[in-house]
Amino acid sequence: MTTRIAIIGAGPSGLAQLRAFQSAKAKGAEIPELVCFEKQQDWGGMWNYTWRTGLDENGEPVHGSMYRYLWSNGPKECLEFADYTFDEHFGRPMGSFPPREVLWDYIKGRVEKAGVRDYIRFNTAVRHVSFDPASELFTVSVHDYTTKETYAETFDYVVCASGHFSTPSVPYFPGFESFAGRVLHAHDFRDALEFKGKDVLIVGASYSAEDIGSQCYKYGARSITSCYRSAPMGYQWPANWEEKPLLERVEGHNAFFADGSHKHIDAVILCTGYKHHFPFLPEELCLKTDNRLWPLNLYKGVFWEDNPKLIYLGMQDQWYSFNMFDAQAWYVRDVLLGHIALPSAEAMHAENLAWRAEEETLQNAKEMFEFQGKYIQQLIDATDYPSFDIAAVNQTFLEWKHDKYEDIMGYRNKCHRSLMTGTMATPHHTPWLDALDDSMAAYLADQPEQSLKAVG
Ligand code: FAD
Ligand code: NA7
Repeated sequence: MTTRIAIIGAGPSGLAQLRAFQSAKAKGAEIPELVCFEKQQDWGGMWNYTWRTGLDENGEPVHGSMYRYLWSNGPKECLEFADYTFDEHFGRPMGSFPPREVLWDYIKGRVEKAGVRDYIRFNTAVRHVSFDPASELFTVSVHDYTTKETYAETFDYVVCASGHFSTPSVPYFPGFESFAGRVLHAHDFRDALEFKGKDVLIVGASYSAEDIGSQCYKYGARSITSCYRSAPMGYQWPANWEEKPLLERVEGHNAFFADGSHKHIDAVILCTGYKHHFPFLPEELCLKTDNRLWPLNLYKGVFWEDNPKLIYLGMQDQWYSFNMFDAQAWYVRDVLLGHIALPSAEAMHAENLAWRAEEETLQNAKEMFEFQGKYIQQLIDATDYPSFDIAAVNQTFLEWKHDKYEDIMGYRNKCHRSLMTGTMATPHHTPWLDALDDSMAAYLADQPEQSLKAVG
């Protein structure tokens, strides 16, 4: 019987798994049968933008949390695929922080070249996964929205690559039920122009808070107030952006904060993070973690310790992203092909706890991305994924952090060097704050945009 592998999700992580196997096949290896289930109609996961919010066209929860005008929030040089560079895809240098559509195109370019689309069953949502200890097989039940059929198939391995920035974590603050404006979570934020001329309150102090607030500023919000639970973001914000301690309650159009102050607001955007949510997995197979660098129960960050035939990709909080998913996928492939042996359950557990203990000592951003870099290094050293200079990526992260503290609205104008090809990025034709049209056509054009037609 052929070994069968189910991959749940065709985002960057699931695609990394397909590409990993295809690259082994291209080198002459025999590979298992792969079936990737993707509930959306196209690949790219989060990078496949949808205007929808709430439920999708099939009544499934909308996966996408990305919004219009989203540009990469870290240097593209830190996420570059080691086996498919920006130079190879675009054939020319460009800026370091491209908009979403440009990165989506890059993600697609690699898998189009690899020819792995036929492995994917689109428009097919995974409903349930179970494991039978007697046969050692998983049963994966799915619904195909194209044929309107529900069916189940058995697999030897399941790779869960369904992402973890999709199910919003939504706190309640007193007064929300009678607030006179709009309350939404970052997951449902789509177009900053909705908040033009408005007083916007952002709850949270991480990536979404920083970027959605910046979007609102860029597209003409009257004022931004952001509030934090643990610590302020601490950037030098523009004059109409104020950071406050946590929201306590709202009344009418007023927001009241923990320092006793209050302010008029028109809308509240909850940038309060996401939940790891796997409604298709039974309790004994379900990863439970908050958003952190070392979730427990995953050997090498991927193998479910209690049953390593279940694999999770990309479940960590992410400094590194695309090339970390690759490092994981290549390692998983080599275990599944029998090139790397898993140690005893005790040894896996002990190693896992050691990583967690180290994670708990991390004090600052530098230590965090170095920790994640060390993890990736360990994975890529064990496989034929093209090696790359992780110390240099860490250095780029450090420069990026520095640039942000120097100029939070200007860091995207900086250029970084590719750690894969040595190519230096070139400045984009328009500073980020003035570049209102985020389309790939506008981005790749030689000249600045002539009109703002695209943003109305
Ligand atoms: P996802 O991209 O989330 O893909 C998961 C896939 O699984 C989706 O296609 C989904 O439809 C599918 N799926 C889920 N459930 C099922 C099911 N039951 N059945 C079938 N299919 C299913 N990263 C960066 O590196 N740079 C950035 O600038 C950046 N910006 C971001 C901005 C936002 C607003 C968000 C939310 C994330 C951002 N990220 C960024 C992180 C981003 O999540 C990763 O880059 C990447 O998309 C993770 O890939 P993934 O494949 O693990 O998950
Ligand atoms: P993160 O990075 O998980 O951050 C969540 C933020 O929300 C963080 O500042 C939390 O504060 C805050 N939070 C969570 N719950 C609450 C409550 N109840 N009250 C106040 N504040 C709260 O999620 P993001 O959405 O910013 O980023 C996720 C990904 O999307 C990321 O990879 C980006 O690339 C885009 P805390 O610090 O825990 O006190």
